[in-house]
Amino acid sequence: MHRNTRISKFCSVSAFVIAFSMVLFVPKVALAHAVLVSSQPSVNSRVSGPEISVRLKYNSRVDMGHSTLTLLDPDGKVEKVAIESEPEPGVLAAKLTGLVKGSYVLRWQVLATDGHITRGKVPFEVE
Ligand SMILES: [Cu+2]
Repeated sequence: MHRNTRISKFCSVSAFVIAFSMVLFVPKVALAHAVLVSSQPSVNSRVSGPEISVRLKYNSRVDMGHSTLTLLDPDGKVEKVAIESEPEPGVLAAKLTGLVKGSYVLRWQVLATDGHITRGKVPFEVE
């Protein structure tokens, strides 16, 4: 009984130390990754077609040559989207054409300068 109490006390202290060092460590790592800070179209927005401009802004510089954009259309078809050259280092720009009414998902994958890949999606609706 006495032994068990000491073990669990030790465990909760180690758990606290581990949790605390994770709190200290994680923000530094996360800062180096490319995180989406704003998007056009914005997440879950309604836009009118058939043509829209895409502009994804990240918190850090991204490698355009190793970043990809794909579009899932209302029929479930996935197409690669050409990334336009953009003078701003943390921005991915593209044009979507031939959009019809329905739900789309724009998927992005970017390579940040720290060598880490992040990905995410921007669902939107064409009306
Ligand atoms: Cu990173």
